[in-house]
Amino acid sequence: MFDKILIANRGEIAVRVIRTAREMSIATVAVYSEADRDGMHVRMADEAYLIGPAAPAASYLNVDVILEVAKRSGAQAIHPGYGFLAENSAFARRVVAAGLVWIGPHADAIDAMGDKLRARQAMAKADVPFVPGGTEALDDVAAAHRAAAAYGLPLALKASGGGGGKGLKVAHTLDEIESAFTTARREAEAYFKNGTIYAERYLENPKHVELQILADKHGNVVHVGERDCSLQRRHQKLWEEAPAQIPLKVRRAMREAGVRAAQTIGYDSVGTIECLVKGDEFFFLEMNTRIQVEHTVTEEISGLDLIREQIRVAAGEELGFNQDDVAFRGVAIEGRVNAEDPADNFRPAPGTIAAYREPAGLGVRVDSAAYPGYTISPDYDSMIAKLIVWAPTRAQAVARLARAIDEYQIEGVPTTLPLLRALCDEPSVQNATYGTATLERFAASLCHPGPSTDARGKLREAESREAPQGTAQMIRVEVNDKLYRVRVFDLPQRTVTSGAPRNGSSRATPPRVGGKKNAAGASGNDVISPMHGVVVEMKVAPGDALAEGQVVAIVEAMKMMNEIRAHKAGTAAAVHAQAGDTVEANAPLVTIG
Ligand code: MV4
Repeated sequence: MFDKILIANRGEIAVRVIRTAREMSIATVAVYSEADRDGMHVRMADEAYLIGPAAPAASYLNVDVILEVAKRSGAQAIHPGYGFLAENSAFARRVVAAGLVWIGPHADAIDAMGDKLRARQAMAKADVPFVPGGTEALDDVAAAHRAAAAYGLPLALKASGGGGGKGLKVAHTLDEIESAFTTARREAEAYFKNGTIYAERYLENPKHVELQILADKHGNVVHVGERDCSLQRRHQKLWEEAPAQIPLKVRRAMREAGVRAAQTIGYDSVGTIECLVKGDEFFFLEMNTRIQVEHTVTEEISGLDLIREQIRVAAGEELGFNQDDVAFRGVAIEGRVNAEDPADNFRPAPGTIAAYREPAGLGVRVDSAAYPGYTISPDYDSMIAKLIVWAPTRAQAVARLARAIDEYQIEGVPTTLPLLRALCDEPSVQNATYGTATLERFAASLCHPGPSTDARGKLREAESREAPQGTAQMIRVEVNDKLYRVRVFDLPQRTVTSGAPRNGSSRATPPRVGGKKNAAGASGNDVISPMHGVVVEMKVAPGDALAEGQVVAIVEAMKMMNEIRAHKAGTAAAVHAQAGDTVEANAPLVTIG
């Protein structure tokens, strides 16, 4: 086994790999960009190296620098995570040429599946059903019309170099074929520098189901079950679950065909066979030759650590177990928590997380690299965390996800948590009949003004349960020995806003009210006590230099400790109180000179 590996990635997946490596007694080398100096993966790895500016092309895609760091650090293998270089066969070859081990499939397998037309040809050879359509490139609009005649409408026009929905255009009528073909080609050339287009029948609202494959370098291939990834929006998955709720005979046939497909191309790592399922039929779509974001739900129902298996097979070890040894238990659901603004059509909303508290308890797992004060950079994707739940039954899993979402506190950036919470109450989600069109429709009904829909009501309800954002905060009030939780917006000046975190809200930064750092009353040069109370501590002496926001005194009122802060920078010209003094509301504590 390796002694040391380099992780050519960032964020949650880098953290995920570090965790498993540590359990395997493998030392880890992190790489980071200038935007990620405070990254969790940098803190957690045994060593870390700066590889360049924030822009991915200058850092996480910078092959030369990453290989240089691998050499310098003495790493024996490179784990690419997902995204960035994970499906870059040229990089995989360079890793191997440098005498290192690529923790992924052999480069020819990446190429075989990266070209979607080649993949369809390989599946045809392996007798794996694929979506009715061509296995040859379309030369021109006339060829696209012939495809429509052969396979029917609606017709999907796809980029052979694409995948994940990029470069996918749909023609619903014959009139739309010309423009769909030319746009698909133009996009394919722009995105993939490869204008090759093919056609297949477009299936409306199927389920998007994928099969997890695990293979070693000795010809052993097993599957680790299916995941339903139909709940996507703009080809970004939001909710993934395992197992997929599909007919037993579809499941059996898909598993058999998926293993056969992997064997056909001599696959030798973790990988995913993506399929569309419609009624009693399934169709191969594409294969992803990497570990995927949603691998976690498969881990939860199988008990396998897929990163561990991926590293073991890369090191040349045999799987060491058979298909019959892979058993499934219960149901797992992953919700992706992204910094996105539902009020702005779910656009990524990078920013700094002010307060952050993860849910926990039975059956709850959070894979994340976030922490209070963490800044989501606009240079990378906006995922904050993956919230994963496991339960013995699906109904319990949905209820557990709802519970965990309600427990999750993220302040400072809008997130997909309210949307995930609304999905937990959606009937087609509760009975697992949803398809690939469900989320687009659901989200559209949330975003577009118009008659109030059930979905919008649900989102509002979910949002109101959310931890308050912006200037709102939750305070607790006891009246007649009964506790009330009150949401307070825009606290006026002179109101207590700081003190012991009794309401459980952990803040990374001093609370801001109306944009001012000092919530306590301030008048001119005097820092005043905002309330009647007892001075517990004076933290400044005459002549001390004061920074804006610095705590000058602690005043106790009604058993609450209140930090009184300087409202501006300066020098403590006079100190008017000492520990033990009782002060009235508005009494000056310190004069800033
Ligand atoms: C399709 C399809 C229906 N018919 N192809 C999207 C991601 C990429 N891997 C392939 N995708 C699809 N290909 C045919 N012939 C449906 C999808 C699809 C999808 C389409 C629109 C909106 C959401 C979707 C979610 C998953 C899959």
